[in-house]
Amino acid sequence: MTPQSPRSTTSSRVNHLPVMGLLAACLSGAAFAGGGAPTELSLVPSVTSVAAGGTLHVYLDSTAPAFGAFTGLQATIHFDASHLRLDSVALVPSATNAFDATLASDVDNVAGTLRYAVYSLSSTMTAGTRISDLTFTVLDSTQMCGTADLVSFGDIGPFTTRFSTEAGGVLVPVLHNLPAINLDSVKPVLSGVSADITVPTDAGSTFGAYVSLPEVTASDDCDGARPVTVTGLPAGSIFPIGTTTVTYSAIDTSGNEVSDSVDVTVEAHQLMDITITMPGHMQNVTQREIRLTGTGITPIYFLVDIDPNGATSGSGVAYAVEVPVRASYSCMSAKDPAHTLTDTIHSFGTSGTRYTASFTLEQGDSSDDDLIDIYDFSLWAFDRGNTDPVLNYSRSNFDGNDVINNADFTCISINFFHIGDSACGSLANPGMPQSKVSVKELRRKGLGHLAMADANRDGWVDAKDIQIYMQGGGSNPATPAAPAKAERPNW
Ligand SMILES: [Ca+2]
Ligand SMILES: [Ca+2]
Ligand SMILES: [Ca+2]
Ligand SMILES: [Ca+2]
Repeated sequence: MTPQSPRSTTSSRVNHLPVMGLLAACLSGAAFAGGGAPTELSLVPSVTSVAAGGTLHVYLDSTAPAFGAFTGLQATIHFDASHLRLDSVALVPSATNAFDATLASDVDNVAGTLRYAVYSLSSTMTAGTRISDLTFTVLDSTQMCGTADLVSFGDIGPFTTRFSTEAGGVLVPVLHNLPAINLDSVKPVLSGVSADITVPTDAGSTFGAYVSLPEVTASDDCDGARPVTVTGLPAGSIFPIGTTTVTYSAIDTSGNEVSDSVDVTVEAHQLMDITITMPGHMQNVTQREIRLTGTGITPIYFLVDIDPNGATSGSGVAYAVEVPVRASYSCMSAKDPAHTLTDTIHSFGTSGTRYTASFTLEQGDSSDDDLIDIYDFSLWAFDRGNTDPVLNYSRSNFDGNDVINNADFTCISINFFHIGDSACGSLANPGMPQSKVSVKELRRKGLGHLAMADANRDGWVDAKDIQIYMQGGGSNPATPAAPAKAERPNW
């Protein structure tokens, strides 16, 4: 074969291929009949997965000549033009690649064909080599997993694939099409990513909270299971106070990447489950507002339902009361300001990630001075007869029913002169309870309306007035003026 002038640029005209035409006319149907291993010509992909818009190199690789030496090659190649566009075809220079001139390179990106012919200007091909690089762009609409033969050998009209030999003959190689590859533009899918999480700080920790996030997995349409990269997850899953973002990402072999994230917020408070016990017989379940105090703590108010339990003391638990973050608690005080003395405790427990505390609140202090004395009696006398049923938690209504009557006074009388605990960190006590108070003093303190507790009108509220009330006497001008229902004859 005598090469003509080399053509290194793409041509679309068949008449640019005189040598190929010659080969086709003279040598069509020739068969290899030599000894030794056959020569193999393969289409080899640069990568096994590529995304839309990406570049796919397909190399034309040959094993050594089965006999003699080769002086030229013509190749007829088909490709899937609906998924691939052939942008360029170029010889790959190397010490073993004797082919250094392109006779024709005829690309048809509509039909998906390449007619290609190369030859040697100065030497012959005697060893296996990478001959050419076919550079494709993967088209956007592409999505194919594990698809073979996207680029393949096949006759184009009269043209076929074969080598020309130094001896003037031809050799038809064993042909290998492009093996299965992925044209993959779809991201993997993450599974198990949690919604954002908000938790309190764990009891006993000033750092944050342990949060167990579910395992996240990734699956890809072409590649199956993929590893998941996790960032932002703190050591031991102990999240600090504040918001931490944990990010999950996975990438398929085509480079399609997916990511998602979870915000874990640890709030700057801890939780405490607080049991409140109130000695004395309660009539109904009654809701009480409790004031919680401690050193350096702004008073915390919470509600708790006190259940009479059918016994001599009512109790209830307030769950998840928010308290400031402390490594531990050693002192807290609780009080129902409208009904009880203060109880200060120094022993706390934990339940799971919460603190636990238990207070016993003695009833009878409706004046919120941590003394059960004549002032509380005066308030009770003023409140006596109030029957507003929605006020079963109201001041002076100690037994939780819907009337303030003599039964409530028993809480004052049996606890008379009792003093509440000092607040945490305070050496001062609440003072001394008073057994009597003058009407003049009440008026001086702006409590003139309590003068009605002076049943015998002697200018003092004292034990004599208490006795009169206990015997069923006493004025009852409280507003509303008259009880809507009769008092129970409790005593
Ligand atoms: Ca994919
Ligand atoms: Ca009091
Ligand atoms: Ca009552
Ligand atoms: Ca009196």
